Amino acid sequence: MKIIVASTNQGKITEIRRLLGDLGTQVLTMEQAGIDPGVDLPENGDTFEQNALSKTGALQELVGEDYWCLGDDSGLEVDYLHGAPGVRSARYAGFTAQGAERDRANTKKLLDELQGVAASARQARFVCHMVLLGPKGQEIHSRGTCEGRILRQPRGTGGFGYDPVFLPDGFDRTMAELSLNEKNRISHRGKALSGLMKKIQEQGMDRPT
Ligand code: ITT
Repeated sequence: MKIIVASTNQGKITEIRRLLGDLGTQVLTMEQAGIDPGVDLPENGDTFEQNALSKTGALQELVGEDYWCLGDDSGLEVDYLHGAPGVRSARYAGFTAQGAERDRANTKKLLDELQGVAASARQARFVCHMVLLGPKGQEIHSRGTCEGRILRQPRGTGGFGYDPVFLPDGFDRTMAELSLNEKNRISHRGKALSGLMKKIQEQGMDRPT
């Protein structure tokens, strides 16, 4: 059995592929499943949960119900900004196209919003709501968070998105300075995915392997 990932974010796909590949599951991108990666998977909801479900459900409609489809909606919540950028994390600075330019613009906007804010008031967390839809109508949800704070300057070249300015609690390296395996061990996405696998085992469902 294969899982198709409802995402065009290469950073997310790399992380999910490493996590699931270790379990022997084959991870397919939308392109590998014959879906035009330019297709618009809807994410107009007000919550991470609504968006994760709408993206993943839209993909399953496109590929057919025989397939397992996995999707997440994720983002950064900054306490000082009352939870922003939140569900708008990807398009915070107004860019819609994926990529490094969008990530840099979003990060710059975040640092501008936090200019002059003391280190002690820069708490934030990454949130990931993940949904797995199965061929027999299975619908499994899992959520992971990762606490940390926002630095004043970007550091590191790994990961994607806001990783260079996010210092996870208990670490002196930013998320972008961690290896892929280190990030996956502590990240919102890594936690959501391991929670999902635990639920599958506990519920004795057919496994996507
Ligand atoms: P897909 O919808 O195609 O999966 P996306 O990047 O638009 O890709 P989201 O709508 O879930 O995905 O937005 C997530 C945004 O939140 C992402 O673009 C980053 O800006 C930020 N983000 C989420 N997880 C992150 C992580 O692990 N590290 C850094 N930033 C992250």
